[in-house]
Amino acid sequence: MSSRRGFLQNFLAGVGIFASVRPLSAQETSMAHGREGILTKRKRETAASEDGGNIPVPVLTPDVPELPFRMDGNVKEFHLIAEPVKQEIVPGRVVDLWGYNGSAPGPTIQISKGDRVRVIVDNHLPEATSMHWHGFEVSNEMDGSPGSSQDPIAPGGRFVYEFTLNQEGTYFYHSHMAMQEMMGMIGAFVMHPKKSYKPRVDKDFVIIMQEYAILPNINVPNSMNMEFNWLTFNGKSGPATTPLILRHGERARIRLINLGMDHHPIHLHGHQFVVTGTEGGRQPESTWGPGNTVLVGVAQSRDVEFVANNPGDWMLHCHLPHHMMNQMSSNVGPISRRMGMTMGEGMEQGMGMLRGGNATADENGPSLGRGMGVGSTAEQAMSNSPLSAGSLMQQHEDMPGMQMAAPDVSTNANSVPGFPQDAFMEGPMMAMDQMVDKPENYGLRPGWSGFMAGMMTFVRVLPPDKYDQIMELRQKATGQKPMPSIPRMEHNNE
Ligand SMILES: [Cu+2]
Repeated sequence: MSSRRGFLQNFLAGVGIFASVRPLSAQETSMAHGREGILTKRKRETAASEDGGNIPVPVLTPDVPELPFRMDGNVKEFHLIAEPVKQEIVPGRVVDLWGYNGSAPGPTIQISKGDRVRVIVDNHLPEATSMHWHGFEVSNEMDGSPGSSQDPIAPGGRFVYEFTLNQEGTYFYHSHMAMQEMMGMIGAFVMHPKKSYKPRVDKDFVIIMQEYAILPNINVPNSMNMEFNWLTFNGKSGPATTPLILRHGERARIRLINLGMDHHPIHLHGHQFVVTGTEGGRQPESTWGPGNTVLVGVAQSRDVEFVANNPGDWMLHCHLPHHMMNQMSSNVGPISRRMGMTMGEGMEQGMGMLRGGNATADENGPSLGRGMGVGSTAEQAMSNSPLSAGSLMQQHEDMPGMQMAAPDVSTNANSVPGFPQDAFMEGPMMAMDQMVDKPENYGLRPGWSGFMAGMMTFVRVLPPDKYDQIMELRQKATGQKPMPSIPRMEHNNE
């Protein structure tokens, strides 16, 4: 950091700005120039504030890039490209989604109250789209409602949105074509207050919840389905999600955003939190009551805040049991396990995918889009292949890094009605610690990943030495600056 320029480059890399730039490299230079002006102004403001505590900390969106901007006069200009993306939701499971700038969910946008904002939206999809600004108090022609406030953006087309934002809170942008929403097309849009709230938080995270119905051996979600087998936080399913790292004693905010077909009760272990905001903005302190589970309905956002006063690795997860699993598909069992028997309905029919006929035909009507086959297909006898208990843990030959072991079950397990339940859905058999190895996972108990699936991640409340260790590992691994624990430094959100 011998020069101001060097510092700026390092800083922007540190918050993932350059790392996130994909199609916008031509903008980098101008963006950096624009940012430099802001940073200079920021530095003055920071210096003027004795404790540096007036500036809100920027949000971190684990596993999702941040959208850079450039200044055009007094306008913050962002550039979003709607396009098909390849998203690896867990190691080895790359799926075809639709998102923005190479990511689903799309990159996070951060602005400050009072900002004049321009967002250029290019449509690189094979069909028309529209961009809705969810909860924004903007003029009707900027609302992004296809048909009523504007023409849909044609394939290859562009629409330029521009507005002044006088709101604060956790907002988001999304395609207003319903089926496109179920392909991944949403992103966070955080509007910071000019001065940080009291009490001020040390860390501020964004988590977007999404869900997909993706059959085995197919990479494209069925956007019409009503049940889902892949549940994600920020485009990743556990154990591929990146833990939220906190130093013991820090105050944290987590901004939860939900766009899908289900409502998600999000539960934090080991702490009580208060709900400090909704999709409508900050809630008055008089409404804050303690809790540890918050229901985030479809199209809602909820901000929760807590003091990380309990050291440990704490689960943060949706509490719907089926949302704590990966790759669920109820027909996999019968097909793979019923030797020599009639298979009945296939998975495609079960998940509502048409091979012939039409949606209301006799053979499709009862099950189309209704689920994965349970209750809508012909009654089937279920049986499971025998299990043997007690063999040693071993490395799987075909999947290096995958830990395999016989399930920990009793010797008479097969005679117990209802068995197996968790044995095949979680546990040592599903562990893949090495495959999801990253600095943020350092020091977790061996085998932890076997019990983490779907909408799950960790809030890791670490003593100072362990916290510093992970930050150092992170710096080594990525060449990035560690996350500031007390961000006196400049950042890009004002
Ligand atoms: Cu859920």
